[in-house]
Amino acid sequence: MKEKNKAVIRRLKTLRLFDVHAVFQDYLQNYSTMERLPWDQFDEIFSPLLNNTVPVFDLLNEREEVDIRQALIGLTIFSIGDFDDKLFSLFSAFDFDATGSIDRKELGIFIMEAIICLCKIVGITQPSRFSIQEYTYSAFELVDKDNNGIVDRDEFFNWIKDSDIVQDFLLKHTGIQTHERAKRRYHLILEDWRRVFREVAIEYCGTSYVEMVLLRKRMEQHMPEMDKAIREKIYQLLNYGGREIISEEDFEAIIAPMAVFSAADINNSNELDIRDLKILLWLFEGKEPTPLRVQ
Ligand SMILES: [Ca+2]
Ligand SMILES: [Ca+2]
Repeated sequence: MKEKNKAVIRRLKTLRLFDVHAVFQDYLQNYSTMERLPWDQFDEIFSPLLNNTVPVFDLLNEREEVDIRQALIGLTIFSIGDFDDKLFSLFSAFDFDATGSIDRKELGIFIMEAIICLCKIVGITQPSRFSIQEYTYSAFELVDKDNNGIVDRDEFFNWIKDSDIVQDFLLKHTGIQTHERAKRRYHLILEDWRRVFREVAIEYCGTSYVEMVLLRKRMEQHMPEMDKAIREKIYQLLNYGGREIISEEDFEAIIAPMAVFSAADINNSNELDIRDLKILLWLFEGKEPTPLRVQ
């Protein structure tokens, strides 16, 4: 990623969703007839939030104007705030006629501007507007689960949270993942480890055991992408006290917290930051932690 993209993302990640929302409300009151803003207007609206608006304007610039909807999506997605609140904010913003639901046209605009804006911010080649348009036609049927011709709030939320494409994109480029997503990753990682165990396990009196030597060999073959130092650490834990065989139960007791850690470590840095920590507590407790717990 280019430095200018990184710098903008870093800046956007310091904004609070609440403030982004306030600026957008101000826009709706005072400028809502303009969808595309030239530099001076953009600066007037966004300088209270960004101070220096030039880098963001430059990234989103198209023929010396910035589409307000793209700015709103970008600022909202990267801002600091609860993921559900972000979705709610976007849902309301794209419900242009305030019907409390999103129709085909509104969803089309949302998908179009979201894809273009995210490509601009992370600095990847944009698909053509035509190919996005084609995608939006097929997407509507997918999102409108009960087929009543409109997308309600639940349908919108579920679509974004369940969509692998959307979630993978967000995770890869923004480092944002939802609790649901982390949980799914956790189960996948755990299943992976269980498979390694089962492949070398033997049954004895209704319990599965593996020989440590075999387990180590299998881990090395099966998990070459895992950092060697980490694999060693896990092996040491499994091998604690020099045991030569390990039961499935003991294996799980060590591997489950490890899988929680891996699922929460969203950028695979092997270090947890504050946002990972929030996901980690979530996975352990099954509910969203209060802000106090992650400070
Ligand atoms: Ca609507
Ligand atoms: Ca519907």
